[in-house]
Amino acid sequence: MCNLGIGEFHLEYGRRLRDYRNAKRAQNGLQFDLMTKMSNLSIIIPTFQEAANLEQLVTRISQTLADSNLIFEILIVDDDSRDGTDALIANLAELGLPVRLILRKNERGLSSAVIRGFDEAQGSTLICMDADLSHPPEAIPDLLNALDQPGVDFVIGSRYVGGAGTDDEWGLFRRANSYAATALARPFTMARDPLSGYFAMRRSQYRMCDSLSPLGYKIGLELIVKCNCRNVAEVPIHFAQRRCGSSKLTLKQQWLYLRHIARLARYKLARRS
Ligand SMILES: Nc1nc2c(ncn2[C@@H]2O[C@H](COP(=O)(O)OP(=O)(O)OP(=O)(O)O)[C@@H](O)[C@H]2O)c(=O)[nH]1
Ligand SMILES: [Mg+2]
Repeated sequence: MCNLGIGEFHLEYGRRLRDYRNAKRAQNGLQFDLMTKMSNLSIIIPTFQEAANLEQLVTRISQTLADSNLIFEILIVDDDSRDGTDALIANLAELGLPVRLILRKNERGLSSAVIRGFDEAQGSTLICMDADLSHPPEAIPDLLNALDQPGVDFVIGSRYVGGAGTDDEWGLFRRANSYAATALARPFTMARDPLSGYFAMRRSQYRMCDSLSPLGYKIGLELIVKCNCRNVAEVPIHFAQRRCGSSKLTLKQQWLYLRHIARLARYKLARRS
């Protein structure tokens, strides 16, 4: 299951996508090429040593969006994993899947990787999600629909609203840890799951953010605060347990989260005074 190659099914999918693109090109001439440069949607995925998950992830996103009229791009922001991620993404792109690798050689960190992806994104809507298949790609249409509602400026794929869930394998410690971290975010937003890591916002809103100082894992919370997102909607997701690769959520990240919360509190106070 945690294979690194390009599976048969995905080869077939790539072939079909390529045929479709060729047919469109023949139909519309240059227009299609121009359209591909104007994505409606950019999906940004920070990665560190996630090669075993990427083929399935990119394919499931592409399948989910295949029947929509959206022109989308998938940006993988990888911190020089050296696990075959670069070759895999090159193969998937060669097959016609709309995926691009942004390789960072001298930087590490989930949040700064997300920001790099947001800065390079072409889409008018931005989605951020994890690579380990915890965030179901099939929920992307729900996120987009919620963002389309009047007044909504940020949407979370949420583990803690009605209809959502997490795999049973989440032990008591992990649940308690997650609830405690979420409680610390409460002074900044009433959202039930601001730390989910699966979220959507408009690029125009992102452009209005105050300067970001990414630290640790929780960039979504910082974006809510510093991009002045007043109306945060949540759509339920089922958060799956990672099956392949290993978690990068260490004690150090938890410590960085506490520092991040302190920084955000200082930012809020400074704006009030
Ligand atoms: N570019 C980049 N991505 C990272 C880094 N650390 C983690 N990521 C990615 O960020 C996402 C979330 O990391 P995870 O290790 O799954 O952390 P988590 O979801 O909080 O923890 P688990 O539920 O235990 O998996 C994954 O796609 C990781 O590959 C990093 O230093 N750089
Ligand atoms: Mg994870």
